[in-house]
Amino acid sequence: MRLNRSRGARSRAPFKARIRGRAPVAVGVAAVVAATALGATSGAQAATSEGLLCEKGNQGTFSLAARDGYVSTPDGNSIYSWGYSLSSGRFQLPGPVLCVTSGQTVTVVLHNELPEATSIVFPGQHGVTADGNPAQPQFDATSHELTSMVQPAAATSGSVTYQFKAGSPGTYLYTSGTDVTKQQEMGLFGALVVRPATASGQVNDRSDSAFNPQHEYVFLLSEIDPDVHLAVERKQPVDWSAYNARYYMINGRSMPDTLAPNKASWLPNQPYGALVHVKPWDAATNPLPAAIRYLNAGRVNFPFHPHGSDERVVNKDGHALVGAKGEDLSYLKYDLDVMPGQTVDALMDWRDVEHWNPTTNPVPTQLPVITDQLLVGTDTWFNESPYLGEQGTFPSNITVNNECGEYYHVAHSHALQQATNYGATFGGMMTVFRIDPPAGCPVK
Ligand SMILES: [Cu+2]
Repeated sequence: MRLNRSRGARSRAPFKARIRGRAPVAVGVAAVVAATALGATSGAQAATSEGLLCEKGNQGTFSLAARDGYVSTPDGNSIYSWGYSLSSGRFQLPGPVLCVTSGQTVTVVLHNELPEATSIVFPGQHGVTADGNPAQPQFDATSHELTSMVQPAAATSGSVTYQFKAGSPGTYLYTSGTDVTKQQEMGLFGALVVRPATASGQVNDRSDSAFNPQHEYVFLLSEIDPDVHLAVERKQPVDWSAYNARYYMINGRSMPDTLAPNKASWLPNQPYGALVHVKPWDAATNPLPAAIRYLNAGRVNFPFHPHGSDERVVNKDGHALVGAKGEDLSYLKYDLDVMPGQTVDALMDWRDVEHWNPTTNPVPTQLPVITDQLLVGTDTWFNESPYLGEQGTFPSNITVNNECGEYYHVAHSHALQQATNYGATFGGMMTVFRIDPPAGCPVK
């Protein structure tokens, strides 16, 4: 039995702003933060896609292309990048989320469209082969210098086929193994999700790692120094001593683009959103938690946390946290440090049971009267009530980002320079977690 302690707000970031229209107001309660992009989840668009989009391939066979393209940032920048795409698809960042089953034979055919050799390494997978030979480091015949961590596909039109049996259930990175510093910075990375052979709705083989399949998320964390990307685009040398990341991404997007739905039409090369959706736990509803799979494809630690609740870490680097005798070593954590190259799988639920019900909760809440609230034709409103499920009444002719009294809690990198877009705060590696009322969120 796992008990959670999620009472009360422990928001430590200086982001206690409640955004209402264009007038952020500092409030002392738990951060109830949303942004205009949340309109994407409003009633009329309730069917928009959120959560993990799995590529299942053809019986474990995937055809990927390494190619170039552009990604957009919320400040209007357009950044030349490299990435893995489905051969049949368009350029995307990050690469497709490859979903396989533990023990399954996985075949990845890489077609290289880039102007230099590239490859894929699968950290954590055993017995990887490249075109039928053991995958192994490559060296220059003359200088004997390392040229690639694994057999590459030649520049422009080469291809190579990697194969392995999927390892233990969990989450893994796949990245370039060639000129790694540059090629991984350029965007050659993706997530590999390995599901248990007997229980696909669990993170690992333990039954207490079960999650709600409708609430499964990949958070692939990365960073971009646009000067590096510009130099590569212009075929100029890169000055690595001047490296300075300016953009920080979740799934190739920066806040507020992280809130937009999957495959948003205005982000054609960044198909994956990062809005997490959970329901509160209680004895009556007892829903399964959400699963969030964190991966770090950057070069520094990303200390990520949602406000208001811990998450339960159940896996690291594709392995369940269990002791030598099978004992449960999972743990609750507020700030998840995700190291470069590391993966951390966490379960998220919401157990703020005392604060759901305003009739049984002893803490009275005085809501602002209507004359104390800003009324502008295009204003955006929340209900002001701290009680989950209280929608309240709203003036007419305004935008309401509150469908049913749900909460929005900000979640972000606590290294606050990573929560920026080229230095502008409230961007970068940031999203929100949405908590629906216990009874769900009927569209009204
Ligand atoms: Cu914070």
